[in-house]
Amino acid sequence: MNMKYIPHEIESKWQKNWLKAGLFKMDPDSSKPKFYCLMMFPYPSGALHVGHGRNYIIGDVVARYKMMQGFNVLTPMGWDAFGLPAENAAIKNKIHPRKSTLANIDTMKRQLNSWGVGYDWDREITSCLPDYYKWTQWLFLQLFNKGLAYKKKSLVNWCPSCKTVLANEQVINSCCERCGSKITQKDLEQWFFKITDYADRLLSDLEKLDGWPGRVKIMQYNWIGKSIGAEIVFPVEGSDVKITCFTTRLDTIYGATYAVLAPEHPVVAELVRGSPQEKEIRDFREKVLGETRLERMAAAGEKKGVFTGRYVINPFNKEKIPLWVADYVLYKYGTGAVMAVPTHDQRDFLFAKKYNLPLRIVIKPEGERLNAGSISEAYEGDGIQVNSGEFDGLPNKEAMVQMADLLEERKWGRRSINYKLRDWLVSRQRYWGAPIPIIYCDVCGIVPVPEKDLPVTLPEKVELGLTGMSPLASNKEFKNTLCPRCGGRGRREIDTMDTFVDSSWYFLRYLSPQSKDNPFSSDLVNKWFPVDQYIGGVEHAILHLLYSRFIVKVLFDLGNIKFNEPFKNLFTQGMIIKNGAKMSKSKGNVVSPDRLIKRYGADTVRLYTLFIGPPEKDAEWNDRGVDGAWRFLNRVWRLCQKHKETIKIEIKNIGNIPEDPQKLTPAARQMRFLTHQMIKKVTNDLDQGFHFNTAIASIMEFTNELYLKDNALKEQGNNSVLVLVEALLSIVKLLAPFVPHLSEELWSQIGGQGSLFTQEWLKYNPECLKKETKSIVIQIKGKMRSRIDVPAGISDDRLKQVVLEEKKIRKLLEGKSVRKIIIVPGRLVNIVPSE
Ligand code: ANZ
Ligand code: ZN
Repeated sequence: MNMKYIPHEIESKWQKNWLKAGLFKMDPDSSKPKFYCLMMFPYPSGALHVGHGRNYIIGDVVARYKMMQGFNVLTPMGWDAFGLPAENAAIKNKIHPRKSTLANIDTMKRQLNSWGVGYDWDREITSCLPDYYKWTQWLFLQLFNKGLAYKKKSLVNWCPSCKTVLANEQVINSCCERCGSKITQKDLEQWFFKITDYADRLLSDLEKLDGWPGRVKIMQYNWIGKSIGAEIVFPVEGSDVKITCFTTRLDTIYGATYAVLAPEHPVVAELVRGSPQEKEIRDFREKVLGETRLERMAAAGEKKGVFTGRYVINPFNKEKIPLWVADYVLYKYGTGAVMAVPTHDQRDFLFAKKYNLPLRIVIKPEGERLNAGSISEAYEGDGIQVNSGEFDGLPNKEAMVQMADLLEERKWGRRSINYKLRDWLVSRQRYWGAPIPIIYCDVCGIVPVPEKDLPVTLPEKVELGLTGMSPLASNKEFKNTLCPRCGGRGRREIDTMDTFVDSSWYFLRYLSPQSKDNPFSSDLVNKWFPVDQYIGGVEHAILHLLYSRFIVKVLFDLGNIKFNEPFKNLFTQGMIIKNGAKMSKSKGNVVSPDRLIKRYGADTVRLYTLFIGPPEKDAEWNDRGVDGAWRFLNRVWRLCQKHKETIKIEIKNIGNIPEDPQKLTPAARQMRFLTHQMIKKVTNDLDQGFHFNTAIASIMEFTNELYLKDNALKEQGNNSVLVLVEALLSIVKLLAPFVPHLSEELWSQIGGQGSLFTQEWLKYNPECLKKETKSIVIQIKGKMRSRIDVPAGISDDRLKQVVLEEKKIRKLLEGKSVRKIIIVPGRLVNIVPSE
C-alpha cells in the first residue's frame, strides 16, 4: 500500500524509539574506536531559532555519520546556565533566575528533540546546579593553591549599566559585549587567573592544531600578541628616577626625540610635584582615565599630551630629550612608557607634528632619499642606519642585534618580550554565578574553603538589584561564617565567578557527569580526549577557546590529565541571516523552528538548513527554500513507496549484482555507475570537510535521474531490478545523517533489520566507476551522421550535451532548433530537429 509522507507521524515515533533503544548512548565497554563529537553547550536564553539549529544539526549529522562508520560515538549536551541575562530578567520580571533558567532549559530541550538531534542525555550537565559548580569551585582552588589565582587592586573595565566588571575579552570596541554600554575604568580589588604565565605555550601549541580553522588561530595569535623587543632605561635629569621604555624598534634609538609616560604611570606625580605643570597634568590624567583603550590607541585619532617639564637622557647618544605624558601611551602595556621616534612611528609622528617636536631620520630605505623636513608620514619599513653613530651604514635588522648586545653589555637595559594578553579577570559582582570559595579572616587573611566543605552553595534568598555591590552581600547568613583555619569570625567572598570559568572545563565532566568524588575521571578523559570534533560559533574564537586551552594546560601541569590540548578538530559554522541581519529579538527577524517543523516536519527543516550553503559561511534564510527541500523529500518518499515491495523482496539479493559491468544492460550499467559515483561523492564530502550542501546536491541530482529511469530498469527485469534496488537503498542510506526520521522510516518499511544507524555506511565499488568508453552512433532524423566515444556511465543529460556539441552535428544543425532527442542507451542518439 502506498502511503503519504506525513512527517509528524513518523518523526515523533522515531524520536521515541531512538531514545528507548539508547541509540545515542556511548557504550563504555565497546571495542570500537572512539569518536567524541562535542557541540558548544548553549546558554539557556529562552527559545532557539533556526540559526542556533544549524550548530546542533551539523553536530547531529557528524555524530550519526560516525556511528554508521563504526565509531563508538560520544555526543553529550548540557547547559551553560549561569550568567547575566537570567539575573537581569529576574530584576525586571521578579522571577528567580534558577526558575527561569530551568524553564528555558526545558523549552530548548524540547526544541532540540523536535529537530531530531540526538544526545546521550544521561550525561546532561547544568552549570548552575551545585553538583556541577562544586567542581568549578574545586577548579578555582586548584589554581589558587598553585598561585595561579590571585587578588589584586587594579583598574578594571566597568560596565555602568550591567554594574559589573568585564574581562578585556568582553569589551568590544570600548563597549560592553552584552548590553553595548560604553565602558569606564574603575579601581577595584578583583580576582585574576594568571593566564599570562601560559602565553608562550598557548602560542606554540596553537601552531600544532592542524584541525582548527586558520582564521581562529590567527585571532588567538593576535590576541596573545607576542612582541619581541627591548627595555631601555632612561635616567631622568636631576632626579634618581629612571624610566624604562619598551620598544620593538631598538634600531630607531638614535631617532628618539622625546619620551612619553602614560598619564596614570605612578612616577608622574613624583616628577611634577610642586612644579608649574602639576595641576595641568593632574587634570589631564583625570580626563584620559575616562577614555577607553581603543580611543587612546586609535592610529588616526588626535593625540593629546602635556610636557612634564622634565628631561631624560638617551643612554646611546647621551642626548637630553623632553619627557611628556600623552593619552596614546597605555599604562597597562609594556612598561607604560615609550621612547618616541616620530620619523618611524606614525603615532609619534602625528604627536610630534601637533606639538612641534623635532624629527630625525635614522633608517633610510635603500636607494631612496628621505628628508625629515618633508616627510608626510613616518617610514615604518626596513633600511640602512643613518644618524646612528657607530651603527651608520648597517642594515637596520643587523643594527638591532648589535644594539641589543651593547644595551645588555653596558647595562642600559635588556632584551624583553611583551604580550598583549592580560591576566583573566574572573570575579563578578553579580548573583547568578558560582560563588568564589574564599573566606576572609582578620587573623589569617585570605583562606581558601577546604575541599571537603564544597560546594559553597549559592543562597536562594538575596536582594537582586543593580547597586554595583555583589547581591550576595545582602544575605548575612551567607556572608558571615567561620574561618576554616582559626575558627574565628570570617566573611565569605561575595563575588561570583565569570561564567567562562564554568565553560572552561565542562567537556571533561561529560565522561563522568554524576561523579560525586571528583570533577572528572582521569582514566576516562585520558581515553576520550582530545575531542575529535568540536562544533560551535566563531564568536567563541578567542574567549572560550583560549580559556579552555589554558585550563587544560593547568590540569595537565597538576597531573590530573595526560593531554594538554582539549580540541583536536574545530569547526566554526556561519550565521544564519534573515533580511540581511543576524537574527535577534530586538530586530524582530527571528525565525522559529517550531512553526516550520509543524508545517513541514523536522527533516525538511534539517535538509534546508544543511543545503542552504557551505556551513562555514553565513547564509540568508528563505522560507521558499524550505519548500524546495519538502518537495525533494516527497519525491524520495514516492519513489520508495512505488518500489517498496520490490525492494523488500530483492534487498537480500543485491550482493548478486555481477561485478563485470558487461553483464548488465547499458541502462543498468549507467545507473550503477551513477550510484557508486554518488556514494563516493557524499562520502568524500563528509570526510574531507563539512560539505553537506554539495553532498545533498549530488543525492538530489541522482534522485532526479532515477526518477526518469526506474520504470525502464524495472521492466528489464533480472539484474536491472537489483540495480534499481541498490540505487534506492543508496539514497535512503546516504540521506540518513541528514534526514534521519525519513530514512529510518523507509528503512523499516522496506524490511531493514534494526536501526539504520547501526548499519554500516556504504562503500563505493571502484569497479563500477571504471571509465570505459562506449562508441555512440549519432543520427539526425534516423540517418547516421557521426560517431563519438563517451564514458560508459554518462548520464542522459550529459550525453545530449556532448552530442549537440560534436563538430559535425553542430554544423548540420546550424539554424535549426532541436525538437526531440531519442537515446538508445549505450548505442545511439537520434536527433529530431523541428522542421
Ligand atoms: C619606539 C618605536 C619606534 C616604536 C618605531 C615603534 C616604531 P607592539 O608591536 O604592539 O608591541 N609602545 C610600547 N609600549 C606602549 C604603550 N604602553 N602604549 C602605547 N605604545 C606603546 O608595539 C610596540 C611599540 O609600541 C613600541 O615600540 C612602542 O613604540 C610602542 F619606529 O618604540 B616603539
Ligand atoms: Zn582565621
